[in-house]
Amino acid sequence: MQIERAEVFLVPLRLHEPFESSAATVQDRTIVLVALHGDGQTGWGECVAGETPYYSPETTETAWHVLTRFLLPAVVGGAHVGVGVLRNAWAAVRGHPMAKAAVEMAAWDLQAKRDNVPLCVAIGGALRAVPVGVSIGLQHDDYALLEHVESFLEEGYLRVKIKISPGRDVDMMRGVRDRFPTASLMVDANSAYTMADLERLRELDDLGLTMIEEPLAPGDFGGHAELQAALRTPLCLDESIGSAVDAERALEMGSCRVINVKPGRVGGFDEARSIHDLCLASGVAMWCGGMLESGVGRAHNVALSTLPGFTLPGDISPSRRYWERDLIDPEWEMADGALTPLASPGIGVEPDRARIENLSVRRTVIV
Ligand code: OSB
Ligand code: MG
Repeated sequence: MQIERAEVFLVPLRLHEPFESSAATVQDRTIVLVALHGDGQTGWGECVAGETPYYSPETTETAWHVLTRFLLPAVVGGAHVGVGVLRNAWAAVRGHPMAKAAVEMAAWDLQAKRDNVPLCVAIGGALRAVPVGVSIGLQHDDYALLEHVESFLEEGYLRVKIKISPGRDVDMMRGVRDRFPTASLMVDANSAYTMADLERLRELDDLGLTMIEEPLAPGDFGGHAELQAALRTPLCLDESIGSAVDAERALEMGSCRVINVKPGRVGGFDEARSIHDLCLASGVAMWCGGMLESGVGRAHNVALSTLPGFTLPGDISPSRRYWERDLIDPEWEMADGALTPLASPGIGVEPDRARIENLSVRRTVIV
């Protein structure tokens, strides 16, 4: 099957409220969508790059540039679509895993539609319900945070992740723990700490957190290993894991006990599955993270989360946690703290093409 034509859309979409982490604050997302056309079918992908280079080096604009100038021209009109083919076509393109992932995952959707199977099945998972956690940004004050945690727990989320940064960590989290003694709680530092903060991080150890995500600099495997040895709470790596090679390194060095796998961060499903297999073989727990995706990117994350190693709740909240109205039909809805992929071929949800075209501030076609 050939990719006959590709489209890229830039779609502004406003979150209900600003999402603040130690690394960045965002309310107005710019969603980059890729559509691959072939054999009368359309495969969809979403690029998870942010508006700013504060989480990782890529941004929506670098992704647009690399997608439209290099990645898509190298694969449109080629022999056939397939992960190996994409990898060969892009052998000369260094980096830009988020831009690559958008095309790779769209290609998987296209193939799954051609083969008439749900995407989750095509990538080795199953049509099963996956447990859902929520990620809460830094709030104005502790009262607002407690209100958020309470309402999300009432909605049925199975785990609550809270962003922390130096000075908004130990006391704040002690307050949350006191109020919700049995809730599954974790924190995400987005690399805001150094080993000089060891004593402060040690104080988090008494709060019964399920894990501490990415406390130190991205790629600091030695530092994370040292910190993990000093703490009882499992460390979880996010930004540090850009590939299966990174995951191997982290597991070898004891840098973490959990990995947050984001297919969009590691270049797509192929790499995400290698990380999954590595973790499964070494008994390391994993879950699927989120990047404030629209319902299109969420569909890929839900599909990946159905692989057997994904046992912990993922950051795959339903559409209404993020948007007034999503870009897909039907929207993602949570039942009993879980999302379940739809049984129809490919991603299962249908991108609302008319709405996407209407909202787009930029659109290009590659033939
Ligand atoms: O660090 O996991 C992160 C959002 C954007 C960039 C990085 C992160 C996040 C989140 C939100 O935590 C997860 C979600 O999509 O709900
Ligand atoms: Mg994170």
